[in-house]
Amino acid sequence: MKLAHKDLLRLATVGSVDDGKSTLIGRILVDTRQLFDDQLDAVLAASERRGVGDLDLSFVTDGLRAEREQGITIDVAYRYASTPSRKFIIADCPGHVQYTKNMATGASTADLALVVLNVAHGLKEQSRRHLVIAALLGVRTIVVAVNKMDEVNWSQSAYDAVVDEVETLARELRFEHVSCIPISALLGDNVVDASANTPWYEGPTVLAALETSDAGAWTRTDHGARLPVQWVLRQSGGGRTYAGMLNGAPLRVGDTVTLLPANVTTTIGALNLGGLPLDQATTGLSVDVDLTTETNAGRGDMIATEPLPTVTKEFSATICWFGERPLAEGQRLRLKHTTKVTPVRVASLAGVVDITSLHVSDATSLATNEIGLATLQTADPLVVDDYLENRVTGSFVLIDEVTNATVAAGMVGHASFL
Ligand SMILES: Nc1nc2c(ncn2[C@@H]2O[C@H](COP(=O)(O)OP(=O)(O)OP(=O)(O)O)[C@@H](O)[C@H]2O)c(=O)[nH]1
Ligand SMILES: [Mg+2]
Repeated sequence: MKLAHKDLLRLATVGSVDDGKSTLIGRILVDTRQLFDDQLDAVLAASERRGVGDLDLSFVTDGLRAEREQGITIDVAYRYASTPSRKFIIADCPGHVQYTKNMATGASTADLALVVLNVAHGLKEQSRRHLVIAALLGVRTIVVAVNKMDEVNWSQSAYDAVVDEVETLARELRFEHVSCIPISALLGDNVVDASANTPWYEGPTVLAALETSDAGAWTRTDHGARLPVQWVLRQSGGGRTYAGMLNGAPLRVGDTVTLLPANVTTTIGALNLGGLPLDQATTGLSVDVDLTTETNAGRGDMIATEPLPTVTKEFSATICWFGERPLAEGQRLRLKHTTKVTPVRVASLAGVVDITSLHVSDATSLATNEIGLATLQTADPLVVDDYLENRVTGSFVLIDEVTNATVAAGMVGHASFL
C-alpha cells in the first residue's frame, strides 16, 4: 500500500521522569490491540517478576533490562501503530535529565510532541526543558496529556491549574496547536476510550487528538529540493551518478539544479529509485541522480533547487550541549552536517537560555543540558539552510574529537522565541 504523506504521523513523548510516558504509549498500544499475545505475555511476566501487580504498561516500550529494573526509560523506543485513519511512528523518549540527549534525538524527527505531565506536579524544570528543546527542534503541535488524574480524585481545578501553566509556556514557545487532555494512563481514562470520571471534560481522547492532528509537518516542501550527496556511483558506460536521501521540495527530471559548494548549474537527466526510473522523487526517498553536465561532486556536496541554500564557513547557531564537561569559547570539535564531517571551532558564545524565563543571558561556557547561542567556524565550507526552513540541512551535531561521542545537537540560526 502506498502511504500518502498526511496518513503518517511521527510523534515523540516528552516530559519529566516518571510522569507516565511509557505507560501512556503502552496503554495506547494495548487498547488499540497493536500487541501480539506473546508480547503481552512477556509484559505480564516482567511485571510479575518485578512484583508490580497486574500489568506494568511501561514494559511495553521499556525493553532494556536496566530500564525494567530501574523503572525508567533510557533509550528511545520506536513503536509503530495504526488505526483505520492513520499510521503512527512513536518515539517513546526518556524523561530523566541524564538522558536529555536521547530525548532530543527522538524529538528531532517528530511532527508532534505528546507531552505527559503528572497533574500533581505540573510543569517541572525538566518538562520545561523538553518543551523548549521540542520547540527548537521545530515541533509546532503539542498534545498535552495531564496524567495521573486518578491520584487527585479527578479534580478539575488541579487539571485547570496545569493547563494554565502549559498554555502560558506554549504561547511563549509559539506552538501553533495545543490541546490538553485529563487522563489516567494507568487506568486508560481518556486515552483510547472516553472517561466517565471527567464529566466536565468534553474534548477528544488522546488517540482522537493524535488521529486529527496535522501530520507531515516534519519537512517543509516549499523551500527548494535538497539532495546531500552520500555516494558517487560510477556507471559502466563511464560517467557518474549521485545517490542520497532527498528532502524539502520534490525533484523532477528536467529540473534546473545547482551543485554546491562548486556552484555549477545543470539539469536532472534521470532519477532512479532502486534501479527503477522515476519522473519525480519526493522527500524521504533515497534516489540516484544523473546530471546532464559532467561534474566532479563528492560525498558531502549538495544538489539543490531555488531558493538555494547558503555556502558558508561561519554561521550562528543554537546549541543544545550534552557534553559532560562545559563547552567553552574557542573549543575545537568535529561537526557533522548531512553527509559531511568537518573540524569546527566555537568562535564565540552569544549567550545561554534560561529555561524558566526563556531570556538569553551572557555566557562564556555551556554546562551539560544547557542551551546556548554560538558562532561557529568550520574548516570546510558547509551548504546550510536556516533550521526553520529545512530541518535536515539546518541541523548538525557536534562530536568530541577524542572520545567520538556526540556532545551537542545544533540548529542553524535562532528560534523566533529566543
Ligand atoms: N496512579 C497512576 N500511576 C501512573 C499513571 N501513569 C503512570 N503511572 C505510574 O508511574 C510510574 C512511571 O511510569 P512510566 O510510564 O515508566 O513513566 P515515564 O514517563 O515513561 O518515565 P521515564 O521514561 O523514566 O521518564 C509507573 O509506576 C506507572 O505505573 C497513572 O495514570 N496513574
Ligand atoms: Mg518511559
